[in-house]
Amino acid sequence: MSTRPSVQELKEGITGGDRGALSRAITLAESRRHDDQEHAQELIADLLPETGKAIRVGITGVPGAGKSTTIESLGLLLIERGHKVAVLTIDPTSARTGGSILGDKTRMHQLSSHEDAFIRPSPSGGVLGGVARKTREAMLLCEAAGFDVIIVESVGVGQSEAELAEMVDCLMLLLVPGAGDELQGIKRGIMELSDVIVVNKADGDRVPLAKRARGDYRHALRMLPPSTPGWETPVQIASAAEGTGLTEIWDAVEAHRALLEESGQLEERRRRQTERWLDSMIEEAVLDAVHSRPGVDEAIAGARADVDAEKITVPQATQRVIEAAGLSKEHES
Ligand SMILES: Nc1nc2c(ncn2[C@@H]2O[C@H](COP(=O)(O)OP(=O)(O)OP(=O)(O)O)[C@@H](O)[C@H]2O)c(=O)[nH]1
Ligand SMILES: [Mg+2]
Repeated sequence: MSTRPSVQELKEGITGGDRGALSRAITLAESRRHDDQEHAQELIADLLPETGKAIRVGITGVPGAGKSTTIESLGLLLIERGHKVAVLTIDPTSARTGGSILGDKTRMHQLSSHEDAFIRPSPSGGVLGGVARKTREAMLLCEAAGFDVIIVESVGVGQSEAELAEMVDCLMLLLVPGAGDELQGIKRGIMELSDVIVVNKADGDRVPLAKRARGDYRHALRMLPPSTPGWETPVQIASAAEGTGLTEIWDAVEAHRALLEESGQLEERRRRQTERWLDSMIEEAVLDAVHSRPGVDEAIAGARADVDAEKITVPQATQRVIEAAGLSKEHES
């Protein structure tokens, strides 16, 4: 192993556009080691003034909807227009199984070999919330490295869309036209969060199906509150494979961005996101600290057993755990 570069060296490397330094910094931020974390946090704090300037886009959709293919095509288009594009993936399935990282790299083949693009799969292992936190840190590091478009890909499975919406400026939902009831599998909550909706795979004999789906989704949206005040979520058809509809997708992202900026909502949205990030980290840290106190986990197991046996109530059991943790309120009447 080579010796670890100093915070200063990493900082200079990142702001100088050295991708190796950016990669190493993200690895440091992903590390569970205490000293690595200290270094990573010092580095990110140093770099904070260089962050926040990118346009942050999240792409979600069911497995196989074409997220990676869309990012590949869109990314190349954006690079052609002079942007620098970083792609981060949150993959809750890989968090569970050690999953599809290789797959993603190969699916974004052209983009991953481009000098103006940077692709980073999510670390395997850990819970969704943890993976999402690392993604936020990676996003800040990419911004400091001069990437002005950050695209975060996340498979849509339940909680993950909300998590994704919490870290981007614009959430794009990718759908595929299928037979049967278009709206069946897709939850209203996700549509409500989406700033841009794309019906992908509108090619070959699927074009009429895609157009019908577009109509259905437009109709369904009319009954939902807007994702962003003053914004009407557009529904578009595209084919990531054939490269059609991509210009329109990006036009929509830029129009949404313009609205956020003009109305002051961008700042507000990001501030709210950061506050929630802080809140959730505090909760997590407090919980960790409590669990690490001697006797607490045993008290929880005991409380659970007694609740199961119907010896005590749930509030009583909770109180017992709080006392075991030494956290009972002293001045309660
Ligand atoms: N016909 C057609 N096929 C597409 C299109 N976009 C993606 N595909 C195909 O759909 C499959 C899945 O595409 P991906 O881009 O990997 O989908 P994904 O949403 O990233 O998938 P996961 O990351 O596994 O959730 C691949 O075989 C693609 O070639 C499209 O616009 N048209
Ligand atoms: Mg993918």
